Amino acid sequence: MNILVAIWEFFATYVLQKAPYMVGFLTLLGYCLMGKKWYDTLGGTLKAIIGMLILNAGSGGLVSTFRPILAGLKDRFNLTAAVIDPYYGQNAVTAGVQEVFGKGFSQAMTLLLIAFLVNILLVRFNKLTKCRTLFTTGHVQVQQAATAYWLIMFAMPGLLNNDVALMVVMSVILGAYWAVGSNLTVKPMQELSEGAGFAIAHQQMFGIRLAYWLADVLFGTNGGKREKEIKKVGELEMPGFFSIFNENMVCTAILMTIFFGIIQAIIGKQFFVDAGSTKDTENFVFYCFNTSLNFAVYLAILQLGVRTFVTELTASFQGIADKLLPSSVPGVDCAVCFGFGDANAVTFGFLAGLCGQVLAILVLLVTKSPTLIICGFVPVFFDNATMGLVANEKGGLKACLVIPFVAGLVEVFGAALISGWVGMANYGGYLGMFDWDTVWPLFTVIMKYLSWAGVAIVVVALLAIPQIEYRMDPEGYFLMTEDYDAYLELVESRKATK
Ligand code: ASC
Repeated sequence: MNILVAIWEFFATYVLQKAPYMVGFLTLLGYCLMGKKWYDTLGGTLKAIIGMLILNAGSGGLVSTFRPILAGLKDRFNLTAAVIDPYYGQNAVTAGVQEVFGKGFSQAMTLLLIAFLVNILLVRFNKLTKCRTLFTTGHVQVQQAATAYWLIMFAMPGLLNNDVALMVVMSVILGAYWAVGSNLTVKPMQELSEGAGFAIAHQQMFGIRLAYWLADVLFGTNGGKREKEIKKVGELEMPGFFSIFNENMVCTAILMTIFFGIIQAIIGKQFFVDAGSTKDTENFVFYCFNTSLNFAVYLAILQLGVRTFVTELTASFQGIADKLLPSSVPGVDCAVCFGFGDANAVTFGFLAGLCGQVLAILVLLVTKSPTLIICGFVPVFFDNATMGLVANEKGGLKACLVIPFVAGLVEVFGAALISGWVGMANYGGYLGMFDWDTVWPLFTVIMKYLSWAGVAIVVVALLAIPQIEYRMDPEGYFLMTEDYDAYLELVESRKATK
């Protein structure tokens, strides 16, 4: 028995919570189920792990370089504000949960396991449930579990005295959110990647589907109902000087130097000297330029990571889909989609989202909102770049700018409302990613006012989503993940008979 507990603990700590090893584990399992030769299995597994580690080096580099700059605005102007960022959000839960609810969060692991099992079961029985995606991004699951813990205890204080019921409610809602949310991204991702065979398992899954839908309805062909030529970011013909913007690295470097250059200049040299990032003797303009160029460096690393692991994971996942979880695809980090579509859409989506967030923050300041928000790098970049990329694919440049801009506004206002209401803002941070500024606040309101009936409504509403999607296209729904070429043929044949 002890040995089983030890194995489980090892698995939970080093595999389930660490995306590279989770991806490695799934690749290993997939290739074993396919009966691949042992050395191919070993090679593929290593490549998948290393690819994910490279991706993490890229996204970690972005986060560690640019997060302090945005957060620096708060210190520079002595603002008492909540930073919207998954790591600040997690710290806020750790710092406040005992004080507010008189309860620590020691069962996080158990919760993660049960919620993951709910996700697996929903996919295993997908003839019934229509769920096709398995969450593999453990660090995100940990952050979400912490925030969900706070929101659910706030909404249902009756659960404070009943650990088992609390655990059941949380794991069912979280597990259903993981399965249903990532399932919503299957179609946008299959289209973006031309059938690479993955979905997104991150923090803006409803946002991705909304961006995809709005881009099509407002800026695209509205499902083929409207004749319209869509100019995507990658197809723009830039004249003269502007042609250098066609090159993603150059475009990112120039735009980031302007944006982060301005922000760093506003914060001022002393702040960075005090933080130990630069020296008094170093030229500040050079420092800002160099820091900004690193944005392009980390993005390039991240894309290399995607190229390294995606084919291994999706090829091996076929083994899992054939033997264990029919018609399923893996749900991966949102950064994975940055390896597909128009690379510049990532940069444009981010900058449009940043403009939206900054405008929303100014509105909070001017209206003297009781809760102030400071943009965190993770939501403003990873949410809006992802939504921009998806929107560009369906609706072109306009969609790539307008949708993330509006999303930026929603992220700040949504976070201000929910974090102020539930009291997390008092502890300095909130998760702040798109779904957690929209869908989760809605869940919280429903549960707060309707209690158990609210829990039932949330779960039933979540589970109804894949059913609705399935009913809109029963023929193509599973074909999309099983055989993308056949799915495309089906779509073409429908167009021909119209
Ligand atoms: C998050 C989070 C990160 C990033 C990363 C993006 O939500 O916690 O570290 O996004 O997953 O690649």
